[in-house]
Amino acid sequence: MRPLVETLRGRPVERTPVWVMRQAGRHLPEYRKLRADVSFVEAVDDPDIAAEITLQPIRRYDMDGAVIFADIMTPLQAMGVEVDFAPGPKLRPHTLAEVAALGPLDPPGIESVLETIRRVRSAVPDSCAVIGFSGSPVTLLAYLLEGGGSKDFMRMRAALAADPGLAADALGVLSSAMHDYLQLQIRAGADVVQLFDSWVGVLDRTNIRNFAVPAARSILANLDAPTIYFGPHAPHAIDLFPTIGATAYGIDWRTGLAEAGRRLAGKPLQGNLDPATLFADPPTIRAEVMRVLADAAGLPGHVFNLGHGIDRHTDPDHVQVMVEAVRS
Ligand code: 1CP
Repeated sequence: MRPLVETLRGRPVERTPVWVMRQAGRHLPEYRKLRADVSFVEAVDDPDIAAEITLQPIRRYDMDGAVIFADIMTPLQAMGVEVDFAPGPKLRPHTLAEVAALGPLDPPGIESVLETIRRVRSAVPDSCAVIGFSGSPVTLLAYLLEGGGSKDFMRMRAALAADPGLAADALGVLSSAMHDYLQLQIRAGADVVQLFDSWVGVLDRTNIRNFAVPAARSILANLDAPTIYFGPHAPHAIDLFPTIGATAYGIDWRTGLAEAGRRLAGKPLQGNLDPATLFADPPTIRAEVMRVLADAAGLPGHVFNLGHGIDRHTDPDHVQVMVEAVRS
């Protein structure tokens, strides 16, 4: 019995399952030590190292989910895109036409991720769910056109406006590759997959309806495992998300879970403690955990998580306080 999977399926569980977005990574001293002599790409490409990093937060916190150590940009390398990390993704800015002409996912290019999943599945306790993931087409397109991070992803927004037909083609290429990628992760042992639509919120409601929702829907259709759609910073479009057809929805810290629940009628939700709360003292952390749990009380299912990735400067002892508060 995996509480995370049971909750997503809307079945009753004894206690709320908990994991943290970005739990495998820079907030952990054991991660920083391991990464001292290997690059991010080398770590992802080596299933021994990637599995070890994935397992670090499971050993430390006994999380209910183990999110595989890789990046949303990792599978693009198997489509012929060169990506470096410094530490965020750095690549040559692509044109919309170049993205629309990208080849399908070349399976050998993602074999190391699949092998990491197999190793993690056999190493974690039976109750722990293995969480695979991909980036959403809109979010991947944002990085591809910009060549890296940005606060507003102006090029992606400009491209959708300038050539909606070609933009739809480019998103279609990414959707079909990410659908295949998620299905391969599920076959390798992922119990759950999450779609990170981290930058959907930079789009207006019409573009979310016309581009982001159909792209996400086509990725998640016909996958053989429960799915979580995480589209943060998009309170102007939460009510459009049910048509994506995910099993559950991740909610960022800005929208209360009860409120989100009303707008996503009948779906289990994941979230949504503000990552900044983990910088407070333990009594405050416990009180805020209780507030999130109370807010989630009427939902058909609740997976406890942060409302966004954990900040790298977070004290691991404070994460422990949070996990214990969820379980107490
Ligand atoms: O727990 C884990 O760390 C799981 C593995 C994981 C995941 C799920 C990593 C490792 N990255 C991601 C997802 C990811 N990557 C997202 C979606 C989540 C979110 O919204 O935060 C995004 C937007 C990225 C892109 C990315 N990769 C960034 C943000 C850049 C920006 O400015 O927009 C960064 C910094 C990376 C590199 C990266 N990925 C992962 C780690 C641990 C790191 C840091 C690299 C290092 O440690 O040197």
